[in-house]
Amino acid sequence: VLRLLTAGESHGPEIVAIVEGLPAGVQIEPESIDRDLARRQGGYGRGARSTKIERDRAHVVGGLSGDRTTGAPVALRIENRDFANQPATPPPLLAPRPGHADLAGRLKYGIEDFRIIRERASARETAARVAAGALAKEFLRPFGTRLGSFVVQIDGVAASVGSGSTGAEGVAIGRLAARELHRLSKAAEHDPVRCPDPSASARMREAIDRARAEGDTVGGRFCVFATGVPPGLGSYVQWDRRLDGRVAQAICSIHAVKGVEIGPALDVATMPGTKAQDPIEWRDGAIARRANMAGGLEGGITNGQPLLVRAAMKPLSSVRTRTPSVDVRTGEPLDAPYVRSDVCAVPAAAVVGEAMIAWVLAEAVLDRFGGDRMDAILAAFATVSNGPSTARREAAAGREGP
Ligand code: EPS
Repeated sequence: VLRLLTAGESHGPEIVAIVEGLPAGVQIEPESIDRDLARRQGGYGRGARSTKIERDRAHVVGGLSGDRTTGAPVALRIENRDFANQPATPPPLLAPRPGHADLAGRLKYGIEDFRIIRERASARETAARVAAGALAKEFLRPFGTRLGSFVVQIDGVAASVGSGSTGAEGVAIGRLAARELHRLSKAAEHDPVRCPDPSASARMREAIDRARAEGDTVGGRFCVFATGVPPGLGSYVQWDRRLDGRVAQAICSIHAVKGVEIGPALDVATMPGTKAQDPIEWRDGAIARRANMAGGLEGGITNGQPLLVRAAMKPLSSVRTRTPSVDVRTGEPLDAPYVRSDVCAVPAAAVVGEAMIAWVLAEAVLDRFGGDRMDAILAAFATVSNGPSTARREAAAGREGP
């Protein structure tokens, strides 16, 4: 069983991740963790904390011998440089901000000072998830699985994705081949808001500038995908083994994410069944699919097509305009304080989304081919797939059998 625990407060000394259940022998490229940490920190619309103060680096303090996992828990520490800037005794924050964990956290834990609540509820915690996700990506690499992401909308500005497509976004993405998905993700990598459509990107940045000037924030949507996913992950036999549900939980656990879609789910809900299928064909001596409306999952099981997930992130709740609230000790009216934050964190959330999908897939691969050591897991994988390249071929063909 693969487990991830994170600990640490946003302005405490460090954020910590413990990953247990990775088999021995996973090759970890040393730079891969820091590379993903840097990708998460970027993005137009981020505040001073992430652009000027923090320089996230993972210090691996257990579980690796050289560049290989040992089977022991992998422990990672990420320093919070902003810890050094904290006052010894910060004043308590007593008027909870709507949209944050402040009030709900008080109702649950009985803590009056919501500074304490926000310290752990903060999205700073996602640095630990991205570090753990980087390990999961390294674990998935020998299976041929690759992940990517791009932003499809910020505020009211939607990107045009899917070459020259005029149709619904989700359907257009569902028609993209794996290499086209990766082309979009690569283009996003060089864009300030991780958007592969340059004209939309410029308008997205304008929307962010406008929001910043008005003391407001903006949300948006992003797409995360995985290609080369081994078929047969997850199961229809029990509700909690359906991979759709595990994907949705993982994505919705990202701060400020309120919605998740697998494949073009919302588009498909408006289409007749005859148009919403992925016809099964015989092409070049193999079974092939004409589209990917299912988003890579049928019956809660990966079908070898790319896994396609899109998520909606609400505008961040830290707005600079006056926010009426109450003093939780007395019930008297008291404006909620503005606490420094980002104007937009959708590009960062896309990188966190990759980490979460990598995590869910790594869990599912271990469920299916599980073991204590990488060589045994790859041997088990080979018995059903004859190796990654054949697996990919069979995945595309949907031909893997018992
Ligand atoms: C966050 C508020 C901001 C963000 C932070 C998440 O932090 P601060 O209040 O210190 O300015 O910068 O995100 C990060 C620090 C990060 O690394 O992602 C929040 O309230 O969730």
